[in-house]
Parts: sequence; C-alpha cells; structure tokens
Amino acid sequence: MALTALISVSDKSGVLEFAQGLHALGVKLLSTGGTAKLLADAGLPVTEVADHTGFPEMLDGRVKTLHPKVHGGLLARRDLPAHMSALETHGIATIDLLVVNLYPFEATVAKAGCTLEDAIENIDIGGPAMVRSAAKNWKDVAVLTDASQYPVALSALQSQGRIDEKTKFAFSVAAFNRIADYDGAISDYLSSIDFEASAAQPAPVRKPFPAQSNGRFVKLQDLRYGENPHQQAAFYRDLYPAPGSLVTARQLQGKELSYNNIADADAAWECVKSFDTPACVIVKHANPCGVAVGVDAAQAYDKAFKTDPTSAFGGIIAFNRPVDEAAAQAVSKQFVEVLMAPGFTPEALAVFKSKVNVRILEIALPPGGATAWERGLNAVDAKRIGSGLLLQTADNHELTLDALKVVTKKQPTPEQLQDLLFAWKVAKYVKSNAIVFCAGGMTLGVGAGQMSRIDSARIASIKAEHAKLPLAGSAVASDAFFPFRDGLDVVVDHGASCVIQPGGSMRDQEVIDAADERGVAMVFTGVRHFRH
Ligand code: 93A
Repeated sequence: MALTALISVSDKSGVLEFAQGLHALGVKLLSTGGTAKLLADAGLPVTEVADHTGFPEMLDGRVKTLHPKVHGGLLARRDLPAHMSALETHGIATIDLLVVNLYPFEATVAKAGCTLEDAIENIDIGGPAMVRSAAKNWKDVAVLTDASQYPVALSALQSQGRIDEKTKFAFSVAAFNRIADYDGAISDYLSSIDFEASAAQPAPVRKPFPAQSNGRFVKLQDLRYGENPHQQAAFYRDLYPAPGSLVTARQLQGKELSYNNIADADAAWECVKSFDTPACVIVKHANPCGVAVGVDAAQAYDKAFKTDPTSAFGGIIAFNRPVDEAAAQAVSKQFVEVLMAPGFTPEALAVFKSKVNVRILEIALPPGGATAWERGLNAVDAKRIGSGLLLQTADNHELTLDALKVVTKKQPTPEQLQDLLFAWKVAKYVKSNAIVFCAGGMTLGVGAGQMSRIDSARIASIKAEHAKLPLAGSAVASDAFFPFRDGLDVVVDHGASCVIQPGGSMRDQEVIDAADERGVAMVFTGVRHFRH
C-alpha cells in the first residue's frame, strides 16, 4: 500500500525537492495551506488537509490540523487490531511520514521591538501536537522536524522502501528535543516579561532572570573524565551560543580536549578577546600566568612567556590575531597543551605538524557591532552549587578613562596610565584575590586566588623575582580595594610606582595617605572585578 506523508512547514527550504522525491516513490502527499500551495504550484499532486478532514482551516489558521483524522492517522498502532479497526470504523487513513517545522517563535522574539501579540501569534499549537503524536508512535511513523533529515529519509526509502527503526527512533528523539527547546523558548520568553512595566510599552519589558529558567544545552562531546580521573564528564554548549565564544571553536589537530583544557581555554580566550591590539594570554589552572600585547603575535607571545616561564610549561595559549610562522616557531619551543587563535597560516600549522599532541583550536572573533551579542559578550554567568544554581549577568564592565579618579597628590604619567589600564584588564581575568604587576604592555608578576590580598601581593612579587623581572617603576592592579595599607606597602616595597584599584574601603583614606607618603600615584575605578 502506498505510504502517506503529511507535510506542514513554516521554513520551506528544501521541502519541494524532498516532496518531489517522495512523489517519485509513489508517496501520497497531504499538506496544509501554504505548504500545499508551494507543492501544487510546482505541479505535485497534493491533497489539502482541509479536504482530507472535510473541515476547513479556521480562526486565521489557528485550527488547521487539530483533527482526529490527522491525530488518529498518526497515533494508531499498526500492530493492534483494535486500533486499526477503530480507524476503519471512523474512516481514518494512516499517516506514515510527518514533516513539520514550527512557526518561527524564537526568531520572532529575537527581533528588536517584537510585540507580545506578534510573539503569541507565533506560538505553534497544531505543529507540536502532530510532532508529539508522531514521535510517540515512532515505530510506525517517521517524524522529520529538520531539513537535514530529508536526505536521510529519502535515501532510506529509495534504497529499502522503508526507514529502519534505529533511524525512526533517532527522529523521534530529535522531535521531542525540538519540542522541548520550542516550549522552553516560549516559557523563557513569557516568564521574562515584566507585566506591569510593559503596560504602556509597544514591546514588552523583559527581566534578565525570569522566575523560571529553561536554559537548554546541546552536548558537544563526552569527555574522557572530569577535573579528576575518577569523575565522569561531558561538554555542552548553549542552545544559542554567542558568536566568538569557545564553544564555536574548530579543532584543527591534536589530542581530544580534556575537561581542564576546556575550562582553561575558556579563561584564556575570554581574556585575549578583550584586547584590541595583538595580544597573547597564557593560562595555567584557570589563571593567566602571562599576558602581553605586542606589535604582532610573536612579540606578544615572547613578552607573555617571560612573565612566568615555569608556570607557562604545559600552558594554554591564546592569541587574538592569526598565528603566523614566527609566532608558531616561538610557541613551539615550549610544551603547550592547547593553542588557540582566530586563524593559522599554513606555515604555522606546518610547524606543529610533527607535534601531534598539541591541540589547535581555531575560533572566529566576534563580528563586532552595536549589540552585546555581536560583540560576543556573554549574557549570563552561572555557578553550580549543591542542588542549585547561581546566575548573574556576566562581568562585561569595560573601564573608560573618564571613569578613573586620581586620589593621590601624584598624577600618573600617560605611560603609567597605559600600564594601569593594561593591568586592570588582566586583573579582571585573575581569580580573587588578584594582584597584577605590569609594565610596557606585559605582566611582570601575577598573584592569584589567595585568601588574603597581602599574600597575593607577596606572591606576585615573588613570581617577578623568579622570572628575574625588575618591578621598579611598575604598575599594579588590585581586583578589589585594599582593606588596609599593608597590601599597598608590599607592592610599593617591591617597586610599584602606580596603583589601580576600585576604592571603596572604610580605610581608603589610610591607603591614600600611604600612597602619598610613599610617593606613588593611585587611581580608583569605582568598580571591582571579583572572580571566584
Ligand atoms: O496555528 S496552528 O497552531 N494550528 C494548527 O492546527 C496547525 N497545524 C500546522 N499551526 C499549525 N501548523 C503549522 O503551520 C505547522 O507547524 C507549520 O509551521 C505551519 C505550516 O503552515 P502552511 O503550510 O500554511 O505554511
């Protein structure tokens, strides 16, 4: 008996060719208004669902396929005689193939100025209902919810006259995933609306954190293990990743990424991405152990490496410029775990050809533009706690010169100011408490993750000592205020000539007096960058 396909799609790309392929195999075509017109215009014999059910499309298309002749045909189990005789009693024909994609809800609400009415009209009811019916009855019905499945289904039908169970089950899983994503998007959107604030507005006002959050993720890969070998792990990405984020990376060579590689690569990439000029960031254990800007990638690398050659061993190295042969030659002298950049010249790749273990990731930088999305800024930062989740908007604060307040008698020179801004940028990506010594567009010593600020200051200076980097005249950034003058004294004892910090301590005056007494310049940012 000839198979029947019901085709009802909003996104009509590829559907005509697919329907032509089905027709050539003798499949009977049923379809809804717009889709039926497209197929009929191309000369395909197609029955409108309205003619099939004997019931017209009504309520501006809100009711098209919500009919027992459709759902009975999708849901009846072919292996149960009772089901089949019920179909016969009611004159219902089986539907063997369902091809549906939904009203574009996500795309509609993503448009600037989308009204609530527009959003509501783009909530598909009949489509998901059919998809659920077909997906539930997956053994008897193949359900296609994405154009990428058309060739899979067609070639199976062409070669075997049927679609095997494994493929139908995969289609069913994909269908339920699609419905869950779709319903999640609707629920996220509606729960984000501030009803009162929206009253007089053409487009609804939305809250950043809705009462319900249905953030959905797509698995990219299973990982060999987690932070430690006894932990299992997998890598997921957001359903809609921001352009230029690590999850959009393409691995060009090397061993499989580990859990720690990915975490460190993200830290390095987020930091390097924040620089406009050629920059290099080397990360170990989630902290930058060397950051520098230079005239090109190779120079930036050389400077970044100098900060802490010991820690850089086995590091994660990120560039915000394509890696050329010179940069590749420089990097290849050290043991590197992961290397990432927006591009690699063929000569650069040739340098690493024999180092088959080096993981090389190519990641496009965000395209840039007016919106945070185009600039690749992450929207939400999440931290999992036992049976809960902490969400916050990401720390996307960018310091501007006019926001700086000089609090000391000494004014920073233009060169000092440049070093201070560089140090501040780096400190943002260092785990708290963070103290960063810099000069000449490179880090000289990084103190990270200590429970007391003074210890971070001590460690940062010890690091510089190990690397034999003089700290005289350097700039220092502190990610949060100095609670006492002792931390400031430590960095000045080691040679700092200027300091950048948020300010805001009860003892600010004590710290300012200390800076004046020691003859250093100090600026307040008014913003802090805790990172835990
Ligand atoms: O308005 S609906 O929720 N009511 C329905 O009964 C219904 N049946 C299918 N939307 C419905 N559809 C959707 O229409 C499909 O999911 C598909 O997105 C769209 C195809 O319409 P047309 O073929 O007229 O372009």
